[in-house]
Amino acid sequence: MMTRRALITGITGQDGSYLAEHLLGLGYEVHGLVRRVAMEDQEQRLGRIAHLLDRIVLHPATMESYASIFRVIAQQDYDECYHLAAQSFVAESFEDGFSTMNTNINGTHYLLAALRELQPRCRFYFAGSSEMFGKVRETPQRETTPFYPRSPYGISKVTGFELTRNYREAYGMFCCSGILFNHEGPRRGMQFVTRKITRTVARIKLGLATELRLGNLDAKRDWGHAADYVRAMHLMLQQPAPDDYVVASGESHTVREFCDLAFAEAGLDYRDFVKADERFLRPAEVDCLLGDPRKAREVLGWRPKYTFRELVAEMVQADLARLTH
Ligand code: NDP
Ligand code: GDR
Repeated sequence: MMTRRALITGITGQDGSYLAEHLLGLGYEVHGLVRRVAMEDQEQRLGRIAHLLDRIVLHPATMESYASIFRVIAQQDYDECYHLAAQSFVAESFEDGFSTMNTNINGTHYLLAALRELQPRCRFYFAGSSEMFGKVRETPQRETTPFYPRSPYGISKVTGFELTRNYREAYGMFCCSGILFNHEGPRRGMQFVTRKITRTVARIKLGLATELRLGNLDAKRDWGHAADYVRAMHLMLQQPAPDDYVVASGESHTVREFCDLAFAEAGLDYRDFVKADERFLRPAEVDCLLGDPRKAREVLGWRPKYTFRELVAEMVQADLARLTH
C-alpha cells in the first residue's frame, strides 16, 4: 500500500491535534496548514501538537488569503484534506461577525477553489456543526433537519456546508460535511463552557479561585469526546461515495448537569461556587441540541467510546493534574 498523505487545516486546534494523532496511527503522512505566527511562537501556539512536531510537516498560510492557500496546495499532492480551520467560538462571532464570516466562508471557498484547480481528486472534509440547526426545527436533529442558525458563526457554517455540497454536485469532487455536535476533551480551548468549568473546578479545588461565573445554565448540549469524533471524520472520506453525516452521542445534558458532575468529581458541590453572570449570555441562544447519529452508525460503523461521565471525569482530572505539576 502507498502511504496516504493528508492535509489538515486547523491542525493546532483541539480537533486538529486529535485527528493528526489518529491519522499518524493509521500510517498517514500528515501535513498541517498553520498561520505564520504559529511558526514564530511555537511554544504558545503549537502546544497541542508539540508532541507530534517531529512526525508532521507544517505549511504557513492563512485562511484569509487565497494566494497562500493556493501555494500550499500547489506544493504537494494530497489524498485527503480535512478543513477544520475556523473562528470557532460562537460568542466571539457576535462580537466580530465580519471576521468570522471572512475566515469561515471565504476560507472554505478559497480552499475548495484551489483544490478544484490543482487537485480535484483530493477527498475533502468540511467541519460542519450542530450550530447550523440553531433554533431547532425537529428533535432529534438528523441530516434532513432544516437549518436555522442563530449566530454569525452558525450562518458561516451553513454557507460552508452549502459550498461543500455545491462543489460535490457541480464539479463531481469527493466533498463531505460532518455535522458534528459539541465535542470536548482536555485539549478544549479555555473559553468553551466545558473547559471553563473543569479548569475552574481544579483551580477552586487547589485554592486558586473561589467562584465560577457562567451564563445560561439551562442550555442543553449533546456532548461527546473529540478523540471519538475525529474517527468519524476519517471514516467519511473512506466511503465509496461522498455524503454528509450527523455525528453525535444521542444524549443531551444541561450546562448545570455538566457543572454538577465536574464539581462532584473533585468532591465539591457546584451550588456553592457557580454564580450567574449576564456577561456570558448570548444575544440569541441555541437552547437545546440533540443529535441522531443513526446514519453514522449504520453507514460508517462509527460508535463513540466515551460516555458523558467519562468525558467530564477525564477533563477534571486532566486540569487537576496540569495545575499540580
Ligand atoms: P479550535 O478553535 O480548537 O481550532 C480552530 C483552528 O482553526 C486552530 O488551529 C486555528 O489556528 C485555526 N484557524 C482559525 N482561524 C484561522 C485562519 N484565519 N487561518 C488559519 N487557521 C485558522 O476548534 P476545534 O478544534 O474545536 O474545531 C475544529 C473545527 O470543527 C472548527 O471548524 C469548528 O468550527 C468545527 N466544529 C467544532 C465542534 C466542537 O465541538 N469542537 C463541533 C462542530 C464543529 P490558531 O491556533 O492559529 O488560532
Ligand atoms: P457552543 O459551545 O456555543 O455550543 O459551540 P460553548 O461551550 O461556548 O457553549 C455551550 C453552551 O454553554 C452556554 N454557556 C456558556 N458558554 C461559554 N462559552 N461560557 C460561559 O460562561 C457559558 N455559560 C453558559 C452557552 O450559552 C451555550 O449554550 C461549540 C463550538 O465548539 C462550536 O465551534 C461548535 O460548532 C459547536 O460547539 C457545536
